Amino acid sequence: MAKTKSNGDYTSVAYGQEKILRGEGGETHQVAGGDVPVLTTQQGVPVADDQNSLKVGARGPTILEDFHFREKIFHFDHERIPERVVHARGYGAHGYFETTASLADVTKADIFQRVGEKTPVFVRFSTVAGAKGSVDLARDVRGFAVKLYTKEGNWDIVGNNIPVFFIQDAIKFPDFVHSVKEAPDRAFPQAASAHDNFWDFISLSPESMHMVMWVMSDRAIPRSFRFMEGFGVHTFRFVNAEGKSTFVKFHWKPKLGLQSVVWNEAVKINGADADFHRRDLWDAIESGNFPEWELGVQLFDDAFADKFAFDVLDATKIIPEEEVPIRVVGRLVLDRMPDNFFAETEQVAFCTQNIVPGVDFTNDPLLQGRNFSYLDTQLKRLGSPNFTFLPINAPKCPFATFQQDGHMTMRNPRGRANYEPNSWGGEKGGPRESPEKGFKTFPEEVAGEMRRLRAESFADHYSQARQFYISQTEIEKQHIADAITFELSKVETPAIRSRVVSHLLNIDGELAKKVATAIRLKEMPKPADAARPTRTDLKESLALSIVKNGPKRFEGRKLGILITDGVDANALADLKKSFAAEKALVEIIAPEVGGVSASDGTWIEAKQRLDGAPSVLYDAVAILASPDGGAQLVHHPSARDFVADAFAHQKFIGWHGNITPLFSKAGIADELDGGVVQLKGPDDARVFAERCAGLRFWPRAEKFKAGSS
Ligand code: HDE
Repeated sequence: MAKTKSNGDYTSVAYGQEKILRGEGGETHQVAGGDVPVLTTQQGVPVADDQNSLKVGARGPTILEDFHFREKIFHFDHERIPERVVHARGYGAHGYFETTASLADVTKADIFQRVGEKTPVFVRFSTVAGAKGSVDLARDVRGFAVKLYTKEGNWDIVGNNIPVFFIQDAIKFPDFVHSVKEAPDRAFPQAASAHDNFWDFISLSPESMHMVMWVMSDRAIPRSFRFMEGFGVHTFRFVNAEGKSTFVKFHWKPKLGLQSVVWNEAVKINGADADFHRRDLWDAIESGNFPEWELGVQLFDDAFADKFAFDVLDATKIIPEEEVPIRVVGRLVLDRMPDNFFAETEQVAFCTQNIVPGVDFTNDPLLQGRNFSYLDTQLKRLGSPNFTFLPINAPKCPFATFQQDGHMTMRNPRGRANYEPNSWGGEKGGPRESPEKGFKTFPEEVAGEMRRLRAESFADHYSQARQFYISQTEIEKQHIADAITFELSKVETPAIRSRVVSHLLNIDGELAKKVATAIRLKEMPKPADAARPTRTDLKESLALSIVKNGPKRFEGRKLGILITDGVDANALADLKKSFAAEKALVEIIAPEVGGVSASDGTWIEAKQRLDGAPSVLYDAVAILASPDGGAQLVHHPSARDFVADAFAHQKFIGWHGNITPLFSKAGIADELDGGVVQLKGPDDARVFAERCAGLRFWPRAEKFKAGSS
């Protein structure tokens, strides 16, 4: 604050505003950056002084009459709204959906009729368990909620990055969520499932076992929202113009392939950059690298549903892509960040019941329960049934209802009629229903006794859990065992640990043994009682492994280049060129953020200071040191960690210059392998960039004991 003298009193003025001048007509102020609107109250009254409250004298009591002060504080006091009870931490972006194949044969949904047509969308990604301010890389499911503003109304596909769920009936949702969130007495742990309550509930709910396999896999620690799949989870219906119904499951497939981090990285990323996923999406979109997904549909009829080994209404089951192939029908592109996080990402209200003509629900008991929950929760969160008029929630097609009034009514409906039917003609009479265009529920026949039952066809809890496990590569299987070991190591009650292993025995004996050994279980328990024996005839499914569905190139990933004073300017230029050719991002890290002086005397600015940019923030790293650079870095603890971590996380490491002292200090000098590449010239840089498409040099994982990654 600078101080200026005014009327004998000292008045503080915010920095940079000393030059404020009153503009013509008092409407704009001129500051260093040009004309800006005059600051006003909410009532539009121009504000003369926003630095000082109204007082009696310079040091006197503050006066209640200060309406500007009261309004400002009042509004501030009410800035927070309840955070979402689940999926509180989220990040969203705008974009469009482009129809690439017509689905007119199976659905009359307007959005699928015309190839090439673009529909605006808003997508919100989220973690589930953590609070709004929790870290991005918790082990958790990620929400993948898509609002499609179609010409026939808003259609929300409120999905996750995992195609199954923990429970089969919505009535168990509050129990499940209570168990995973912080315990009510101690209010921790935050954003973590590694605790007694979660594993207690899970081990008493065998239906969750398939989902547990997914959540313990690397799917639950994605590298970025951009590299993860999305799933509608439930079986939905399409209905065509003739009224024929086809079952459908929705899949979002990332164009750049799948990618996850390893657990040891996740833990460190949360410390180095709690906003890792947010920043990634922001940076990608702001730099014009728009993330993209394909929309795939699995379509099947009643005959398939009848013969499929599991119930298509059971949200703890998938339909393997090998059994019902995916038909790609569109692409989703995210190309614009919201102008305001609160107004859009926080206030967006996804509702599973938002569907459009041509789409319909099924009797999945989870979906049926969700259809109540989402609308209900939005009222609690947003405070008024008029949340549908907020710009982010309002349809972009014309809409007309007779609903009226309520808190925060935002429009002035005209005319006399606010009911229907009415005998007022034309516009005066308001909108009318349309049997031709309107939404019609699929006339499914239903009959049965009213009872609280779970279908027999939902009873197999282990077969698909096993199928998921055996579909993984060896390295991914090891990660699952490591993850369960980690989580159970945080569970304090031995009986719960043992109960979890009793379920694993029904999934895979080798997995159960690995975990039991790793947690030093005194005695192997008996396999848990199972309503159905585990089927061992289900085949591996290629689509279930992340490693098997990785990228073809390093595109969209980030190389971190650590440089020192005297860095070889040509080596740096070669590296940058090769990674630009792969459409990858490059970030320069230096011991100090100002940058370094290169071998040719040029000054190279750094984006990051070494202390604040550990190698976990990058997909691959390179260290370009001058002839004495290794010596410069060797005494820098962060430089040693940078290399040691990159090596331990099986990353590709490129190097140039005198690096041996640093490699020795990091303890890897004698272990260099095919993933550590010397960059002697432009060809090496190109080969290194191409090799990085592998993302990790997996053979190195053998060197590290279970639990280290
Ligand atoms: Fe949700 N879920 N959920 N959920 N869910 C919410 O709605 C609920 C489920 C999902 O970015 C809440 O607006 C019940 C499955 C996402 O704003 C709430 C059940 C799937 C989001 C709610 C489920 C999801 C939510 C909390 C059991 C994947 C974030 C705030 C039947 C298919 C949407 C809100 C966003 C949010 C209820 C299970 C996905 C309370 C009762 C299965 C992506 O309404």
